[in-house]
Amino acid sequence: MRVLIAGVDGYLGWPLAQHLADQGHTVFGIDGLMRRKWVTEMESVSAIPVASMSGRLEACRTRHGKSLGFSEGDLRDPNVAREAVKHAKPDVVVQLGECPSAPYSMIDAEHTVFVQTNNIVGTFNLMFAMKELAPDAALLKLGTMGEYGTPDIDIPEGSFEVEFRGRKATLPFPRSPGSWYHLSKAHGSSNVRFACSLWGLRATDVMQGVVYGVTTDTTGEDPQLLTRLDFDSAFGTAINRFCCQAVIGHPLTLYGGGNQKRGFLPLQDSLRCLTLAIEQPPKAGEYRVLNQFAEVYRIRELAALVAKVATRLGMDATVNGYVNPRVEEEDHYYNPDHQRLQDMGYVPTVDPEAEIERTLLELRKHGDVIHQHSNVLVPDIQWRGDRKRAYTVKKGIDL
Ligand code: USQ
Repeated sequence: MRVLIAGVDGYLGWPLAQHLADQGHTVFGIDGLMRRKWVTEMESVSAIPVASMSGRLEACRTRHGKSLGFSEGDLRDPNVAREAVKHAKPDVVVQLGECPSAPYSMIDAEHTVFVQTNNIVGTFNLMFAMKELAPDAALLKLGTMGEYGTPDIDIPEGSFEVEFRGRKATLPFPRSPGSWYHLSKAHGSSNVRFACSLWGLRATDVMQGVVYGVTTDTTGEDPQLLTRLDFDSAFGTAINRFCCQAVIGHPLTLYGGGNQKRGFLPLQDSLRCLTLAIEQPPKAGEYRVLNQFAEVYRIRELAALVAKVATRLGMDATVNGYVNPRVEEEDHYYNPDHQRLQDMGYVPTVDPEAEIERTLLELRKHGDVIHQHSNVLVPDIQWRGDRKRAYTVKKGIDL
């Protein structure tokens, strides 16, 4: 298949491009290289050094024996989206080119407006380019489990049957996002769903959980092929941050009581799921929602697991409780469905310990990089404003 990946320079995009190339697909990528700038703005870097785009492309050519088409551009410009679709002639367009950070979207008005504009406009431009130039192609858009929030009932995959005043209907499940970023994803989902009914667009909307880890089947030993791994409090996700903290002996930063539940999946599972969704596209006009995660955990369970594995590896891992910088439920019901991808062939990783160990071992090689930027480990973006560092409420929590 011919696959166009928007956001090919990112945490998921770069390993996905290689995974697909390895499976024999022809891959084109587009990226504005913005993730690099956002993380610099957070005064941080990727813990795993990231090669320049030209270095990455060269390493990819050597490893896979064929070139990956790439163009640099900002999808907020409709001509950039049109040129990319025109050149790639895709069977599938994968939209990973949105700003993925909830905290970044909560900094101030400027960042909120940027995240929502960037995410909504970029996807619009891709959809309109597809309508004009590749109307039979399928769109695979990355959404988030966070669109649903944490309602006090089970979460279906996208829609559910409702009975109200004696009548029944199948309706989109209510979205209750917990950040301006998650709201941008919910808006995007509504837009994609509408385009399916309006133009007959075929689309998959992936409600993905929190991804962690560095391992993939396809990168081999070449450091230029490894994906990035962020640890700042805006672009680093929970387990990845905990692993970086453990590597340098910084206390793991547990926000609030740590009973928040989320769906998690290792990077390798994410690549497998996205590949299944690419290779099994929806029908014309179909809007398909897939909840994508391996298992649900409490954040404190994962902090305990990282601490356990890190201690086994001789690291000094303690856990501190911080005043939660976010406004989120801390003790809540959480039971989302995630059957559809398994029906399509996904076998979830249900034991995260091995991936956490691989991540810690890889990160240990880059401890000095994390050390030099350790000031970004304590969160300073408060959901209600006032950018100030969260303070510790409990040191050395026994999990
Ligand atoms: N948390 C901590 N300590 C930390 C970082 C986070 O306790 O150092 C807690 C947070 O309070 C939250 C949970 O861990 O309760 C998850 O936070 P996160 O930063 O790992 O994830 P989140 O902000 O929700 O966003 C990430 C990705 C986003 C994706 C989302 C999937 O950045 O792109 O959409 O995970 S989900 O969470 O299912 O919505």
